Amino acid sequence: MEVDVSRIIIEDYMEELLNSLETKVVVVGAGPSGLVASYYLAKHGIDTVVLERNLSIGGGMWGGGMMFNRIVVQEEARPILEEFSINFKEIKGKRKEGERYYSTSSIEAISKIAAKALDQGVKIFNLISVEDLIVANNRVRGVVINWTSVELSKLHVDPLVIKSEYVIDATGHESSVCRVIAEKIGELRIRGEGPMWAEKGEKLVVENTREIYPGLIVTGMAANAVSGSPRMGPIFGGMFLSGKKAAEIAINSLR
Ligand code: 48F
Repeated sequence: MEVDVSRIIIEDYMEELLNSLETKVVVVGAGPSGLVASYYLAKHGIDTVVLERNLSIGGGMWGGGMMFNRIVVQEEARPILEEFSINFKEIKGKRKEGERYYSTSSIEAISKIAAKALDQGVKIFNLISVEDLIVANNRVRGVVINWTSVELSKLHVDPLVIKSEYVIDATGHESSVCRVIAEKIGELRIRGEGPMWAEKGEKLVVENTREIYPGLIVTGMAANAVSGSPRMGPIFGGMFLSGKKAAEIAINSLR
């Protein structure tokens, strides 16, 4: 029995990994922006692989604000809460007439987004880090991957690759995929995120979501970190809308 269990795990995992070696889109980072992007891509029939460095998916969302496991979403992103069937409380803003916020559980939000992404056929691999990019003829053509344990232990083990038509950098504050272009190609400057200014940061995170280098789209906090825009704390509407926009950029180009 023990050997059967081991064989099933190895064969099943290897089959999924082999089927993912060439895909349409690789999303790096399974935080809110990356998972939302992957959902909309797969919903449009685009083969999508998500690679997450950590053991758990969800990025910076689980902890809500300072470990109060709640997040806040503003009016513009209400349709995304509805798309993922996330329950929420409507709360009137105290500063502007007619302003509304939505409060929800960070655990419910990330669980439902991940579940719907998986239902659409997104392949999620945890414990894999993207350490480099394939770049040929001035275009990103895939990612260079290794086990996170290799990265952490600094063992000298050569990586493998996944080829794709688009890579989405959803790595949050680190913007670690864009850093490869900045440091190895030199055609990008990482300005680093600014201090907190929630209103501005939320607006800019959607504006900053773009194809930043041919074949590379940046989304979520990575988009603000690259552009020197403010951080925003535990308000997540911008992350959701940015993920949706990143998917739309790839969908429009791949169609
Ligand atoms: O940080 P993260 O949640 O990014 P996000 O989707 O959302 C940002 C918010 O959580 C919060 C905020 C809201 O106001 O500011 O910070 O932009 O998720 C990023 C994920 O990417 C993974 C990392 O472990 C995390 O789960 N990641 C980072 N670098 C790599 C990576 C890498 N090189 N390879 C694979 N995964």
